Amino acid sequence: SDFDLTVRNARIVTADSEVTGDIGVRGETIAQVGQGLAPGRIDIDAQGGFVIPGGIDSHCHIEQLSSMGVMCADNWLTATQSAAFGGTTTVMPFAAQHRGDSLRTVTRDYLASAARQAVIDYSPHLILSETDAQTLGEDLPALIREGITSFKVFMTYDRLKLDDAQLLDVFAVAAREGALTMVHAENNDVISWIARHLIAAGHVAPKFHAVAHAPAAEIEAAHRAIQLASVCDAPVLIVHVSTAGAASAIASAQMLGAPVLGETCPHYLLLTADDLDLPGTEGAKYCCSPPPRDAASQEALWDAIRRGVLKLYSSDHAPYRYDASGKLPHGDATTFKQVANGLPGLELRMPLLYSEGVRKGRIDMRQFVALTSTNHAKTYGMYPRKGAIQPGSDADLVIWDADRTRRVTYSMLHDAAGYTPYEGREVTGWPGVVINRGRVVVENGALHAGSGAGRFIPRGAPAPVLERRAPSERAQWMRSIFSLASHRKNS
Ligand code: DUC
Ligand code: ZN
Ligand code: ZN
Ligand code: ZN
Repeated sequence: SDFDLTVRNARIVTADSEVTGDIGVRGETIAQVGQGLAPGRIDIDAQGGFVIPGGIDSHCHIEQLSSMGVMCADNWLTATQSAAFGGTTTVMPFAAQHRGDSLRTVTRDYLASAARQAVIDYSPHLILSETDAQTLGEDLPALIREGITSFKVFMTYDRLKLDDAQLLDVFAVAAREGALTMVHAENNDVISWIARHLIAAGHVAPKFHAVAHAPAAEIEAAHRAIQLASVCDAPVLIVHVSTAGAASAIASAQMLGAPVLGETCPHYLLLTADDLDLPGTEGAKYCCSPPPRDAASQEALWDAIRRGVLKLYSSDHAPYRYDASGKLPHGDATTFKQVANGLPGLELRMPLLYSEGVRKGRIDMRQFVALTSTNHAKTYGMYPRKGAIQPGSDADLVIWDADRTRRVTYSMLHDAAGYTPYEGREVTGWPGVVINRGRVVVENGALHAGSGAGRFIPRGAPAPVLERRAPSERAQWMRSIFSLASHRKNS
């Protein structure tokens, strides 16, 4: 046969179609989708089961320091192994610039580490914490041209946050260079003001993290980020949306035709602030920012997903070990302010959405594919290389075992966090066979890919850049005056 690999007898589901047939792969790409294809050298019988595009997790943290300088638990090897076991074939973590770092150097080192270790494909974003001339005038435009067309900025965390003028600087560059800005939208002053008063009153337990991170802090910052981006006509993505208020800020901007996107994560759909209220410091296992909210917020987010307001569903995998120095660097003396923020979730992202979304009738199978793969590829400029099952696309495929039920326990997972926030949950729907660029990476619960097998995927223009209207006269003025302005160093 002239196929290197075939997946036959498949119920092929993409974001916009469902057909029964076979997929023929030559080398790293899909050569043909049709009926009755000749078996390839490797021939996989899907037995009538779902075959979907490999998952893309467009927001996860790998080999990254927290804002307080704590290294997360997963390196490129453990993170990508864990992702592969969960049905994900492309990860999009962050090359993070901390204050004083060269963006160029940080990115070069990060990609080198990925090249040595990753078992699946990767296409990192950047994190910017400086807005000096080197970063915004030289390094960022060059990296965008090299295929890193998205980056994240923070409105909170003392060591990362940008002020409003710096956000405008960044949006102006993004608009000019055709990149997408991802914003961590929380009002820093609101959070520190509440936290200071809580701690002064002796309320230091992990559950007070969720009190300090008031919904209003997220909602105000989401509105502000959207308005600041609009000054420059820059597209903006509000990441990890946890509140109905932020989702509705995004929805109203979208109704007015603004290039505003939203993302949510498993923990906002499945956990609540009550999960932080465990004996002792156990609740630290659930501390992330923004924090999980309440049942009404979960319902609002499911609704925003169904309406297409939130098109991205990412893990925000940010694993810190609970036992060793990680989540609780200072042991018993810790207040919620010292707890490293973030939850593991790379491996369970797709099974949790299938189980809670598709199985429970909240979304259908095509929406599942859009939310776990296709929308990420489109949004970030790598469609149809990724996120599609059609001739010419990378052969990233998952045979989905829709009826398999397993009770989650940390020992079945492959990340290095040491715990899972979903311990004990029954989850139905798991990846069976996982294929990345024509290589079978997971089969029968075993990993077949070695360190360094993953590739860097350079990206083109993000969807909101491709779809944008001509810039307004005001936006053109903003761009022209900005390119004359001097960039400022962080104070
Ligand atoms: N923001 C993230 O995106 N991830 C983990 C912690 C945070 O604040
Ligand atoms: Zn650094
Ligand atoms: Zn964030
Ligand atoms: Zn994150």
